[in-house]
Amino acid sequence: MSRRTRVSLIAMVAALVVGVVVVLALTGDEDEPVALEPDEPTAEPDADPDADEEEPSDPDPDEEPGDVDDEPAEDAEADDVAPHDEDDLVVTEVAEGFDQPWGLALLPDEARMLVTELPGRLSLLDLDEGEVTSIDGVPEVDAGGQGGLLDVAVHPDWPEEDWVHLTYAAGDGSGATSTHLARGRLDAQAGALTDVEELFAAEPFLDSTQHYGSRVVHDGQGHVLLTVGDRGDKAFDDHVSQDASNHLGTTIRLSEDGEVPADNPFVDDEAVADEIYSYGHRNVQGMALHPDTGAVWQSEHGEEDGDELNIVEEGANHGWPETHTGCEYGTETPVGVHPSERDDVPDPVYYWECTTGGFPPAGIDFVHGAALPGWEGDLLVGGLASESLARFSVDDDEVTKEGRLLEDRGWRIRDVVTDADRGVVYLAIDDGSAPIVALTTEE
Ligand SMILES: [Ca+2]
Ligand SMILES: [Ca+2]
Repeated sequence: MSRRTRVSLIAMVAALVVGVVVVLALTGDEDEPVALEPDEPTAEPDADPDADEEEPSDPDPDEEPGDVDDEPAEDAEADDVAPHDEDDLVVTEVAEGFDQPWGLALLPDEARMLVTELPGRLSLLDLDEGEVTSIDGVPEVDAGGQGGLLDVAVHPDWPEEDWVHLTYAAGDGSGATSTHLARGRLDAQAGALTDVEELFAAEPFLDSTQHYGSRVVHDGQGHVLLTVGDRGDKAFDDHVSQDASNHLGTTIRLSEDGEVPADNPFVDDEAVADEIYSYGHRNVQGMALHPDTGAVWQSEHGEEDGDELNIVEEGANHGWPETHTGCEYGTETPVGVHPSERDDVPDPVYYWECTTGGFPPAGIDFVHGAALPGWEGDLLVGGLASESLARFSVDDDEVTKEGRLLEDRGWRIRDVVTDADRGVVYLAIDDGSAPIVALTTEE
């Protein structure tokens, strides 16, 4: 082969490669794990190929052999007394054009909602008019990978108490980042947060853009709970989530102003950080208090499958990664032992075990108040790669999977919030130009 022929061949191969990359880029759906997709949180070249948000849809979503709570068919039919089904749902887009909306928080008794977007914008959405007003004064965030502006919580006594809490990823200047909590006073008229103060930064900061958590909720008793992920730690034999002297892989409990409550479970335990409420978590992106019992419910991303719904127990080790129902990525090798084998680890109320395809879950909320009559008390769980909304009926601390809603719309669902007064369930769709969606049962 002459030198010129070799050069021509090399040029042809290079052109082909470029062509394929261009075609992939042009056809690459944000929801597919296409490499080099700049908007995809885990597509960073240095990121561990963590698939928990990237898995392709469950090829057979209604047939999950690992569903531990599947009832016998006759029981399921007996339970199916809801006066309506998905066909009766009215699905509308309240507003559109959001860039990876992550957290939703209603202003009580008002037709308004705060919306976070991962790149760092906070906005106020008029739910009747669909008008969107950007809010100034948001803390600087480190937007990259799964990090950015994350969740938002409005004080339950709004508008008498005008504090808004935000969680977000931010750096320390060296490239390392961590999950943060801040609060500011919302001046809706001026479109600004004032008196903004950082309340908490999870230690340690790490050179990772994965697994920040991070939901924040008020407990109605003057405290906030927030979740901090494990930052993608793969050292399963010596894991940050099992070392409770740090904040990674935990639920954190603080007073509204960021102080450590004197009745936190580990304030008298020198080996455990005082801010911790529970530990042994992997990456919790859904948290809601049960509207009747006040119990803290969470959704948690597993490794390969192993996704969970949990009722969080104060002071508990929830097991990750010593207990898990998922596997190491790309294998059928379990991570840890089954939670039922450890008496000191609370069992998940539901899980998608290894080989089931999983259901990487994000925001959750209960149906209550005037929303979706017939499904009152049910738990709705936003699905990412599954692109659906899972519905569970709830009986005390047990759940029954009732099915998946909104399939075939291609919506990765990042957050779910019930407007009990106005009778609506709102969803944040995870996409680069995404809508906020309203679910009702009436036009
Ligand atoms: Ca302590
Ligand atoms: Ca157990």
